[in-house]
Amino acid sequence: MVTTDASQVRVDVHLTPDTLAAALAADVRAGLGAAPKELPPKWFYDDRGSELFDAITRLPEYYPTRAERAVLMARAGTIAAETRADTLVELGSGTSEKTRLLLDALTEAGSLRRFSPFDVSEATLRGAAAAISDEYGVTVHAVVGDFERHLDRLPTGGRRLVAFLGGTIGNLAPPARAAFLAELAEGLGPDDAFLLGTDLVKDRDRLEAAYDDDAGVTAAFNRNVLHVINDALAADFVPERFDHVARWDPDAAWIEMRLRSREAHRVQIDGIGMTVGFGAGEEVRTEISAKFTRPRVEQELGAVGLTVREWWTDPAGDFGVSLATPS
Ligand code: AVJ
Repeated sequence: MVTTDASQVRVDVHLTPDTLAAALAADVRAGLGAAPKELPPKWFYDDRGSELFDAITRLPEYYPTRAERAVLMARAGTIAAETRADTLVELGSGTSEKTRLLLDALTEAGSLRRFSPFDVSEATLRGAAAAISDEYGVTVHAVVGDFERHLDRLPTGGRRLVAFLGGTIGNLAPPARAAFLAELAEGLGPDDAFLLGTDLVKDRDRLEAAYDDDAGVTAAFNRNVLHVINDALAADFVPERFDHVARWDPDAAWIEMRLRSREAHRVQIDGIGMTVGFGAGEEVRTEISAKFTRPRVEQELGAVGLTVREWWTDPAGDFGVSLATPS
């Protein structure tokens, strides 16, 4: 489906509220019917969840956003010079300050012609699309989609810089990550480049604090998925009956967030005609956030035919940004 707002802005919608609701229903039915129980992290982000994530990025404990911003502030000029991209494709979040660092650098380099934000939220994209089109005077081709399903809908042609920032790739389990990277690489031409942000392995205390802050914002973010299910599927979760848990798993090299039921109880999910029983202390896994090393990133990108041309970190070495091209 294509709608044109103005000559400069195009929004392709591959995810409607109906398809989203059906996908949530399927994920809830499968995830809460499984043992152990699981809910995919993509459902955190309704309006309230997006606000909570925004608040997380400003917490003293949550270093990834600041660390990645520091890298991009230092390196955006180099990224623009090396890629001379005419199109910036951004997977996930089209309004951030980080996007603007890249847009500014590509404008200064004189190569920018088109911005293509890709996100699940049509409202977010429409707002970002209009603002960026006005401010930068570039064509905006926005795509509303799920990056695990609609990567083949990205605009093609020209020299594209595809950015996947924030460490969001860490939310994919290894098989899904390999599939995502393979599909992404498959769609890249010889003149395209891939800019990837990855949070890095570090000591347990800092990692667990980043996902279990003193102010309780991450706990509220984690519980928000239950509010989302209540709203969308007429469920009667009482989110306060669940404790927030964040654990570093050094073997898997990921942080796991879970919701732990404080007591045995049942929840009714009328929208899908499901009753779910929780035991005392039973946990639902709500997110993995994988942490990387440079060799790991080089290996995973290499496995899909991408060569890492640049590897940068913030001065403390907390967060990695890599620039890769088809080999
Ligand atoms: C937005 C997926 C990068 O995994 O660090 C923040 C989400 N979860 N705190 C991350 C998140 C808990 C975040 N990403």
